[in-house]
Amino acid sequence: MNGAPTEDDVVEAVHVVADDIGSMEIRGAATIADAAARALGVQAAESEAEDPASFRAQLRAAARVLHDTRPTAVSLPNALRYVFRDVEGTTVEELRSSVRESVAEFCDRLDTAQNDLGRVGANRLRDGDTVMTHCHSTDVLACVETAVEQGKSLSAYVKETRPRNQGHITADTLEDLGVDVTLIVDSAARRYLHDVDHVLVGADSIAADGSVINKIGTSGLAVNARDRGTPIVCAAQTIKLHPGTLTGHTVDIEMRAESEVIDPETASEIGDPTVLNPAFDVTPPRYVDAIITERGQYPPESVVTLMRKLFGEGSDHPWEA
Ligand code: RI2
Repeated sequence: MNGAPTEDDVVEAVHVVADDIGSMEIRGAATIADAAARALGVQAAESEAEDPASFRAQLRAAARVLHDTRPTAVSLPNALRYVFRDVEGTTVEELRSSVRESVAEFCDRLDTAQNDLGRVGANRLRDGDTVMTHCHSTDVLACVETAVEQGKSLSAYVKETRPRNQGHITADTLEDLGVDVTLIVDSAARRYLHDVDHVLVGADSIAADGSVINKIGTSGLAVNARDRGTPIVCAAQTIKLHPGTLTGHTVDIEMRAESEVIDPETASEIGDPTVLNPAFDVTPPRYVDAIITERGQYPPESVVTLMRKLFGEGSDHPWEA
């Protein structure tokens, strides 16, 4: 190949996965990470590069396509970083098999991490407890699933989570697990917090100061939970730790389409107001009781020690090299 890789050097399957992440067909921080890593694997398997330098350049181009889909969940760049870290070889075939191994290892570790996290989170839940959930988090569900497997009987208030109603997925999954589910509109959360033993939320990113970046509405829920004296914990694998925040970067909050909030016809009937649709918000550490990871439970303010251990002093962007 001569020159820089073009769009054509990125295999079709990578574009499909990127489109699905952008449209939220593939969504949830851990699921996005898994899909992005696997897409790099497909890029490697299907690359027609004839020399190692072209192969690497195409892999970087594919990573950029995946990286530029959604800005907030750090699990996506962390997944890409993981795959790039171990890519070694002096021939295209060696590089190809090294990417394959790296992707397999990453996806395996993701599964193991979620199971380990589930066991830590389940320790907090007692037989007969009621939880409240926000959005749909596979890390949160892992905690509930493990508790149910341990024989604990649980009830849940599930917030529908406007505008995309991911609470419906949570309700469905919890019902399948045998949890007694009550679906509520987001604004009813405070009304029911006095019946709740634990608020459980996931995360798209955790900042170095322990702030939790999660689905819009998490911060209001956390403030209400603190006011009511209801413990609120965040279930987040360490892949959600945002290494860029160690060096002062902030986490980009994704703004999504107005059409997720209101259809154009209804908007026009009410005078076409400006519509804002932030997908995430930031909950300061003082409103969060604990962060549950596969490496144990951390007070939010001390998560920085874990972040330094796992990521060093900051983050690199190997796909830009
Ligand atoms: P898991 C989701 O974001 C939610 O904010 C959820 O709490 C978070 O990802 C973590 O999900 P979105 O993709 O990794 O629905 O725990 O915007 O599955």
